[in-house]
Amino acid sequence: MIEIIQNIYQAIGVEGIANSGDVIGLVSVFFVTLAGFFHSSKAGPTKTIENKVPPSEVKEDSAPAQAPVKKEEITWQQRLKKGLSRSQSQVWGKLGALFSGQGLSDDQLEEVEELLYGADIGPKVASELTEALIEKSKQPDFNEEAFKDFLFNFLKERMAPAHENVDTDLYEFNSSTHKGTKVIMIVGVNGAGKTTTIGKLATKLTAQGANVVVGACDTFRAAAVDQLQVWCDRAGATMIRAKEGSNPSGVGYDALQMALNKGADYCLLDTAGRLHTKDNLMVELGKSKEVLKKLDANAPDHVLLVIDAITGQNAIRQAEEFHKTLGLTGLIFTKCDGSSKAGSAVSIVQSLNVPITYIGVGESVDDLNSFNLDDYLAALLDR
Ligand SMILES: Nc1nc2c(ncn2[C@@H]2O[C@H](COP(=O)(O)OP(=O)(O)OP(=O)(O)O)[C@@H](O)[C@H]2O)c(=O)[nH]1
Ligand SMILES: [Mg+2]
Repeated sequence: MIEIIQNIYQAIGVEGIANSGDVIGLVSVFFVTLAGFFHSSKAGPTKTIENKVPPSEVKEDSAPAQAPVKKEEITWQQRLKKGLSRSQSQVWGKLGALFSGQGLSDDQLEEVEELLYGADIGPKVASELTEALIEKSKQPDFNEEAFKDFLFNFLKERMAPAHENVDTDLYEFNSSTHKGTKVIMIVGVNGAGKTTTIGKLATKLTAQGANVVVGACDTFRAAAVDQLQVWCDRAGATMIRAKEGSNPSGVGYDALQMALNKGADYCLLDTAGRLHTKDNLMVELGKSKEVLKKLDANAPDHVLLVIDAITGQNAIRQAEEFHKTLGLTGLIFTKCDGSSKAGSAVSIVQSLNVPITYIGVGESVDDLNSFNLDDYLAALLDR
């Protein structure tokens, strides 16, 4: 025992505890260290850890002896604002601070242009906005608050038309109005957040009483399927999976078949990440979509593209290519809590006329929510 502990301490670089005569001290230091480790694990961001523990491993008797500390309730608006705070301070806040009601100097004008072109909003919107701001800045009362109002309306005007008729069934399950099996295919480039988003979505929908079937169509990586299985087990959703390397279209087909047999309310299909520039992989995705029609002529009801908000300008190209192949019905912006400038959302929504259906601002279930344009713009502009 002593030898094992000595080896552990030596391995982690703690010297001077090699005297086996100090048995009690050594053992107690070891257990205090061990206890400290577990304590700090608990005190850390529990939401991330919770996500990774399968329900079967969560033991009833592992609850702490003390009375549970009530978690501070954070509203979605606060979460959103916190998530978008970097975009706010790095771009939109800096821009607003330039307007003091005194007009713009040449240097300031250059700064406006630089900030806008760096904000990932795309050249067309950036130049429209620059022109409008030059005009506005000539007004003596165009200060920071007036700037926020102006920008709110400018962005809203461009994004609102796509958001007029968003399918509320996507995030609100109402058993009395819900009809049939809603088939939702989730696509995107590698690592955008597809699997995590499906896990969160399945959790939210089952929590509202919906019966959910998930198809693990990313058959390239067994680890990805296991990751999804953990989410589905915890959510109480049925998952259809196949051996690594199986035909992804077949998994989608089987998942939909199962969903239809069960009379499930939702069938969510996870797909393997792929670059929008890889033609063969895009064609394969198109086939996975088409094969669903053999079971339900209207399937899929939705094809949602997951976009990592940190991607920047390249997100516009991604969206165009996925839209061309699949006919997107919605977008999901994830990782808006990163150093995203959040500008690409404006261009994509406007140019493709496709709404943002969900927004993710972190890794926990509570960090994903349906997209509300007013709330989003208010958080982005700190208005
Ligand atoms: N900070 C943050 N991280 C996120 C968010 N959404 C997903 N992630 C993280 O992004 C990483 C990749 O997520 P996945 O869900 O595996 O991405 P994917 O698109 O399925 O990846 P592939 O299947 O490999 O293409 C994981 O570590 C997630 O926890 C978000 O909104 N914010
Ligand atoms: Mg995945």
